[in-house]
Amino acid sequence: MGVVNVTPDSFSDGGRWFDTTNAVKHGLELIAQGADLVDVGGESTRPGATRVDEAEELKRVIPVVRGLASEGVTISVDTMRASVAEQALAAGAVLVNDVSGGLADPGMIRVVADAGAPFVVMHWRGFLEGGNIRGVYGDVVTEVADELRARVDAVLEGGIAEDRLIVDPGLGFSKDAEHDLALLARIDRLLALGHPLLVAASRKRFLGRVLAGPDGTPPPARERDAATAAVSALAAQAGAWAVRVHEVRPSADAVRVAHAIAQARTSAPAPSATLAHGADGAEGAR
Ligand code: PMM
Repeated sequence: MGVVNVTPDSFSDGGRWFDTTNAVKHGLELIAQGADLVDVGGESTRPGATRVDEAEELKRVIPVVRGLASEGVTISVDTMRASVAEQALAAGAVLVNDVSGGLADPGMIRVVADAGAPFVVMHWRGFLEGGNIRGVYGDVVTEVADELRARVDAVLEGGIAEDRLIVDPGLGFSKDAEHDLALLARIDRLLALGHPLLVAASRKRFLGRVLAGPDGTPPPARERDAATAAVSALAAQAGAWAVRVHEVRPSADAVRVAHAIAQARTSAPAPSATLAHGADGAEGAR
C-alpha cells in the first residue's frame, strides 16, 4: 500500500503532494514501483495536528481519488469522516482506512457496511484528544490485541461483514518506540485476531529512535526508508497482509524477497541429520 498524503503538514512527506495533479502523478509512480493499492488521505494525524474541516478534506481527497480511479488504480481512502468515505467510495475508492477504528464519526460504520467495502480498523487510544495521550500500557501487546478485538466486535455489530475487516496496531499512535517494537515482535498475537493485518511503520518515530546516532539525534523522516523496508520484510515474513509505505520500491522488493524465501522453505527438502547436526557445527554456521 503506497501512501499519498494530500496534506500540507504530514510529518513524513507533508506538502509534497498537496496539489491534485502532483498527487495523482505520485500515486501512479507508486503503482509503477510495485504498489498494489494507493492510500489517499487529506488529513494529517501527526501528534498535535488540528483537524481539517470536512469541506477542505473533500476538496483535497475526492479529485485525487477520481484521477487515480480513472487510471485503474486500486484506491483506499484514509479518513475518519463518513462523508469523505462515502464520496470517495462513489468516486472509485474500494477500501476505507480509518485511523480511529470507526470511533471518530458515528456514521462511518453504516457507510462502509452499506457499500460492502473492506475496512481497516486501527488501534488508537484517544484519537480525539491528540496523538500521544494515554500511551501507558502494562502489557502493550495484550492490551492492543484486546482493544482491537473490542473494536472489531463493535464494527461487526454495526453491520460490516467479518470478511471485510483488516486490523492494524496503529504504530506510533499513543505508543512510544518500545510499544511499537513490542508489537512488531509479536505479529503472531495480532494475527490471532483472525483478520488480515496491515502494518504501517513507514518513516515513523520508532525507526528514528532505532537509527539515532550516538548523540541520540534521529535521522529525518525521509532517511528512514531502508529501515522501513526492513520492517516490511519482517512483517511479510510474519504473515502481514500489507504494509503501508511512502517509498514503495524498497518495500515491494523486500516483500518479494520475504515471499521467495518463504516459498523456498515450503519446497525445500527437510535437512538431513548430517547437515543439521554436523560434528563440527560448521554446516550450521553457514
Ligand atoms: N499512520 C498514518 C496515517 N494513516 N493508517 C493506518 N491504517 N495505519 C497507520 O499506522 C497510519 C495510517 C500516519 O502516517 P503518515 O502521516 O506518514 O501517513
